[in-house]
Amino acid sequence: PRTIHLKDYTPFPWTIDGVDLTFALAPRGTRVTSRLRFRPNPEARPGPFFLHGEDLRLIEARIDGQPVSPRIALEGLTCDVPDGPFTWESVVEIDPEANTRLEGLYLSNGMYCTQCEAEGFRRITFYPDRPDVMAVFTTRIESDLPVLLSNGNPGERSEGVAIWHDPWPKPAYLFALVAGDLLAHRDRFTTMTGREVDLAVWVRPGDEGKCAWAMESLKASMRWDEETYGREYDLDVFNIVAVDDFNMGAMENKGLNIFNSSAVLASPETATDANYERIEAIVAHEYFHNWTGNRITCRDWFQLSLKEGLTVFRDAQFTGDLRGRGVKRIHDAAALRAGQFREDGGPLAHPVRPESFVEINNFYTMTVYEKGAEVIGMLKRLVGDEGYRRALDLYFARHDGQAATVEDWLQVFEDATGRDLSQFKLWYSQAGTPRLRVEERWEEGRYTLDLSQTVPPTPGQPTKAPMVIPVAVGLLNPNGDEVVPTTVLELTGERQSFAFDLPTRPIPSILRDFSAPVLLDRDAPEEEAAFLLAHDTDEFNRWEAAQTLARRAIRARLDGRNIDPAWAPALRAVLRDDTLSPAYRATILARPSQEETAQALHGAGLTPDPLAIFRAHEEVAEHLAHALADLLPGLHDQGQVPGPYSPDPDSVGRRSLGNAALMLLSRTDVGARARAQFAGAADMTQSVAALSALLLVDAGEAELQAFHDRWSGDRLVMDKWFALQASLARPEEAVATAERLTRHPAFVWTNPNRFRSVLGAFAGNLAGFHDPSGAGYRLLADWLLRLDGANPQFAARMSGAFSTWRRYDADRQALAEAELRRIQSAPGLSRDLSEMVARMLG
Ligand code: BAL
Ligand code: ZN
Repeated sequence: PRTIHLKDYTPFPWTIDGVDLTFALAPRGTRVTSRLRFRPNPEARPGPFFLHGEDLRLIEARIDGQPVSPRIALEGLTCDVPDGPFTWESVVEIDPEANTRLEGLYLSNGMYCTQCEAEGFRRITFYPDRPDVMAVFTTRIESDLPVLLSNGNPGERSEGVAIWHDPWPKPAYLFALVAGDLLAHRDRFTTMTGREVDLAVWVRPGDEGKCAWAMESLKASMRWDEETYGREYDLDVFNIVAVDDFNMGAMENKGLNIFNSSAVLASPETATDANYERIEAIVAHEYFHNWTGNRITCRDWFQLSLKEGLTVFRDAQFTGDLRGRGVKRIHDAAALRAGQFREDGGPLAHPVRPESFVEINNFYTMTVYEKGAEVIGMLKRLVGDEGYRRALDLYFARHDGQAATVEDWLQVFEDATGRDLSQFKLWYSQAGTPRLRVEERWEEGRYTLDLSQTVPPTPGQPTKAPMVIPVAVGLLNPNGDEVVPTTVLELTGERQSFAFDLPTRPIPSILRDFSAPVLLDRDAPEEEAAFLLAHDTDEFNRWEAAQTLARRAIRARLDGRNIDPAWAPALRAVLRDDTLSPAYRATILARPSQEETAQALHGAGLTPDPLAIFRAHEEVAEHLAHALADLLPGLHDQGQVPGPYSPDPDSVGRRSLGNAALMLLSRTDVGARARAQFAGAADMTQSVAALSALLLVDAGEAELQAFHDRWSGDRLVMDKWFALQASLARPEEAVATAERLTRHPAFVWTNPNRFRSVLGAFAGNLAGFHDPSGAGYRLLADWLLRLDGANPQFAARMSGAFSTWRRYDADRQALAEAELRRIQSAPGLSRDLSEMVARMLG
């Protein structure tokens, strides 16, 4: 397969003055007629007329009304065309029912829907399917189905026909069409300039009672973007549609967002607090794309982070504003470490702006999304809040209606703030997690921090230049008073020193608010973490101190040593501090993931043993459960929020603290509280937490059955039932559990949510997946091969579970490598999965 390089970018030789599409919908033979008005692009060199197209049956083609015979190639067609402007018309037939890839136009439970990002539009009609070709679309849908939707504003509607017109030029990846027997949950929004927008969330009959939260989230997002970024919505309607079969979380199609039903539908009985928060964040994310992604899009797919990093950053700000910045930062940093650091430290490492790809779908990654958002957070910290706002205003003013690049993005910051960002730009081109080494010196009256950095080699990048690393630091005196408030030290060289004149030697709080996505390397005095846990004013670093103590406890058990008896008392003081929010105290009770422990051992040059890691984490939990036994029931009681369910931040925070306590309590009360909570649970948060607490201690068979029987008719709830078992199965039973679940009649493997709920959850069960027999690897490989035949994009996504294979012992490596090679040699393997496997074997 062909590798595509950033350096080869050239503009498309034509622009498009208008696109008219007609869809005559039929499950096995949908006819798509397209009429495209081309004119030579004055900013491009002339070139051949090539239109992308895959799995299309061309019925006829005309230029300026005259039939033509294009040459059909593997990925599209070419044709001789006139020198000046001309109109291209084509009629193609496609088969939505046979489309199991869930790219292009497909059917999900009798409903037509589309997914065009990144390159799905070429499966709908012949088109220059690249994001820098932007055009105004008019779409006519012919079908007897009652609801017919597309982008933009609604036009004429008559029996069996709907017309939609989108006045905003857009790339084809933002095209969308939906047709089905759907119901709307409606509302309205008045924009900052007084325009009325009709809002609707469209769902299948039966789900109409689960739309209210998505609608509330949409209105909150629209208001927030006006207040925070001055961005107003720009169409008369905004539609959201929920679809059961969807590869991603959701898609920001102009005016017609299509969502995985798991990212829309919520009721107190069926959705957890985490589901509510995720829905709020994804609705916001897709809505925010209207400006960062749609009005200003990407010139090419290498620039993906231009829209994704920025939009993740914006949705994180939104969640922080609504639900508390400290806790949001903690959750994001933990997820980054578990997922993105793992990616950055292995064979799949790539820069935030990759320089080549075989299949772009393989680059919708945590690096492009989450590290991309971190890069923007650093930029904001470096230029300040006001500089950031000026730069963003300039970005929207200068690039509205354009397909932009990372260079354009950095230029607005340079122009708005006068800052030279040439070195900062390395964050977009150098892969790998930088390691920040911190040493300290004290000479009478002068405290010095010596900072140094190394950026590890990554595939294709053996050596790296030093990056700009903003290191937020605060200093405390031995009484716990802050003597130097948070200051940002800018590390730009390989090593640099920063001195502070102080009367007494301070205790440093380094990398506050997780000011850069780096690994902190420091030989801190033993007592420092407990001191910071007691005194730090920075919410993130106070949590980090608790993590440091937990890591030490885990490490002690791995090394066969006793856990420091001072650990639990140090936590106890914070857990009892009622001035701290319950949500925050819940994070203090959390321990690093087993994945993080494996990563840390590997980073220290050791070979992680997944089973030993599992046991050490268990022992640490047991230790806490006993050491905090008197405190935990009270914390659990605080989680019982009276009154009807509400996902407001206070209630969610209380339940998270209560349930964090419950996870430990079940280890000492043989599940008594968890059973009682399960029996009395009025909402899904309490129910799932109770069931998890039972499964953690290998109990809960009866509850699992009751849960199954009650919810067998609800897909999203059944996903939880599958996922809980696959992720919480004990190591020795995990493979058998996952295998058993794949034989369950409700295991519809073609549904991405269901596949993920079993095999994705299993792959996240560290000791289970890495079973020493290799049976876990074999199970996943078997299913990847099967899935690849139907849905290559999703198979490739799920294959990432294998990426850490070189971390482990020689036996496991041999077993994992054999499975990767088996996949690699399978006949007819997709471009998506073969690229991933080749990189992982790399
Ligand atoms: N653009 C793909 C889905 C998302 O990031 O919003
Ligand atoms: Zn996005």
